[in-house]
Amino acid sequence: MKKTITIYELRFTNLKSKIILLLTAYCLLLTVSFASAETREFTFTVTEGTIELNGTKFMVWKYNDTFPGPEIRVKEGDIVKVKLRNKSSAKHGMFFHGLYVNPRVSIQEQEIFVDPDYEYTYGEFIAKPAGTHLYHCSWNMAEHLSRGLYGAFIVEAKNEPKYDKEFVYILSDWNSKTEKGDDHLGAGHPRSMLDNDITTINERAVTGDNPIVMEAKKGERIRMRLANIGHLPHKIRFADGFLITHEDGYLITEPKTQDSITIYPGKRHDIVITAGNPGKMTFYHSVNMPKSAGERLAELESPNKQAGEHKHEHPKASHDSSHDEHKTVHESLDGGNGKNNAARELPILVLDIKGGK
Ligand SMILES: [Cu+2]
Repeated sequence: MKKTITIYELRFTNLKSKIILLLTAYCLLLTVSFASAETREFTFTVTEGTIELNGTKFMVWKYNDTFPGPEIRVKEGDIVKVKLRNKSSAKHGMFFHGLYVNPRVSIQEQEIFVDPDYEYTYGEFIAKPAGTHLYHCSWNMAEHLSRGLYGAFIVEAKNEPKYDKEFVYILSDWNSKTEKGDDHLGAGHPRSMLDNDITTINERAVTGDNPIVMEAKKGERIRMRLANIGHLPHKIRFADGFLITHEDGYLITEPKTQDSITIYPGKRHDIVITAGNPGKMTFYHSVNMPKSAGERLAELESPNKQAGEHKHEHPKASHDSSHDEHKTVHESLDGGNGKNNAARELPILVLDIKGGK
């Protein structure tokens, strides 16, 4: 009579079968754990080019012939591998701003720079944390950021909330005088950066009459990922208010609604709006410079605060600084932080809401 061997017997009576079964189970487990982690490979080729912003031609470097560089978008946990090919006449590097990179290579490797006509593949790393991040050139950074070598690096969370629409905006600032040779300092010099006179949002210069139009339907929830790769603090104001959900990729535990936000250099903020009644709603932009040391000193020395100490010294100067301080404080109450702001608020984005969802 033919003997029937049960699974039970296979597993527990035959050592060879037991080992095979264990190995199979282990392989299955491995497959399940890595099934969702994809390896994502990106190649960026740097070339030289020009772009025109507000009538000024800027010499720039571009990743894959686009400005800003192409968006990297991966899922949390993916394995990311980036190759940098340098087809320009200057040296360049690659930095992943906001991401954890492999601690074995980490900063040292991000300090590997690629000479003209060479290429280098950076050590792979796991995409985390989730959030809105950036990548940019790491060689002679102030100048190379001022010449367009940056892009968005989005890591989508495993449990990413769903929105009807999403927009990614990178703000930056440029100095037209430097580019025209009207100052001797050169792009990326600290003094010329403070004097930057052109704001860009993605590839577009903000002129006040060319806001980016975001089309939406009433009731839609819209996520905007805002990043500042420039050198100046950029302020965005939207009278209807927005919910700030993330800062530098991290979830804000108690999100609150605000009608303006200042995004400092290198920072990222995710905001969410819900499209209300049909119509066009404008977002305004201004550069929100902090008070200068001189302005702060004038406040400290104002006769209202320290009259006793200063009444014998330069009464006329005290009077003048008192006047200036009053002006600054008055403007601050209007929503700015100094005299640079109020006059420079320009439309930057328009939300164009049509009928029902
Ligand atoms: Cu570079």
